[in-house]
Amino acid sequence: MKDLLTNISDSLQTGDYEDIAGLVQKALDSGLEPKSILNDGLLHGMSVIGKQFANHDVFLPDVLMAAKAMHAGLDVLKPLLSGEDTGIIGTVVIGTVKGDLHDIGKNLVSIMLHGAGFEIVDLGKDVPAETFVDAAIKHNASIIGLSALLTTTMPEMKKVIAMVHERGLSDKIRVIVGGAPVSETFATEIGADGYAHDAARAVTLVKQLAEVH
Ligand code: B1M
Repeated sequence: MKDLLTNISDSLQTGDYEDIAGLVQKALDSGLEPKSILNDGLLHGMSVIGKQFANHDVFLPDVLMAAKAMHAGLDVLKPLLSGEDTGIIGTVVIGTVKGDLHDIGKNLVSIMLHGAGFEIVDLGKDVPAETFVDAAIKHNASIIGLSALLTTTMPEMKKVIAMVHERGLSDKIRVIVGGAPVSETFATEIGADGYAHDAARAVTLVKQLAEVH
């Protein structure tokens, strides 16, 4: 018999968004850790789909269904991943850059940062550079978090950083970047204040930059 995590991964791959919440709940009830359900179930399935998509074994509608299933599964895990609200220790403006509609990773980063006690202003996806900067000013945020999943939208990150500098805000606002095609080297090249490979490391980075320990 297949185990629950394999069932969750398989359901994500087949875009079974109606059943996946029940499977995730069943896994929680059986005592599995939320992080294991996320990493070994949902994210495992998404990584398989990503490779199949790259090889043209599945197509865009399949990926859309998988994303829908991912959101349904994440909805169940969200309160458990974000944990107890420890009180607001800083504000982070976050979003996926202009031209880019991938928001699953950005949502995970938001959930984890919220759980670590940060107020999150989530601007969503396809966000123009000036919207990030305007929101950071409006909400008195010390960090802007940028996500990009396409090599073609990575240059948008540089635009946000340039705008922060142009408006003389670089000593008040730190810009961090992340997303599958983004690297430490790229972050340094564009003058970002930090890069995080995943959501957990984004929390450590934001805490360092916001000087919260
Ligand atoms: Co698209 N897509 N997609 N896609 N998609 C990729 C990214 C791709 C790599 C697939 C492939 O070819 N193998 C490829 C990009 C190739 C490239 O640029 N070189 C691609 C493509 C080509 C496209 C389209 C152009 C396809 C088309 O139309 N022909 C199109 C573009 C649309 C657009 O954005 N304008 C497109 C569309 C879509 C869907 C809408 C169908 C869907 C997105 C749905 C959604 O997000 N709501 C989708 C999906 C799901 C994927 C894959 C399969 C999975 C992405 C994902 O959610 N991963 C992806 C393949 C892949 O990445 N392997 C692919 C899970 C997520 C948790 O990981 O987002 O990496 P990730 O986030 C991680 C870290 O990166 C990091 O932490 C997260 C959690 O640990 N992180 C940060 C992310 N943001 C961060 C910010 C930080 C710090 C860390 O600080 C602020």
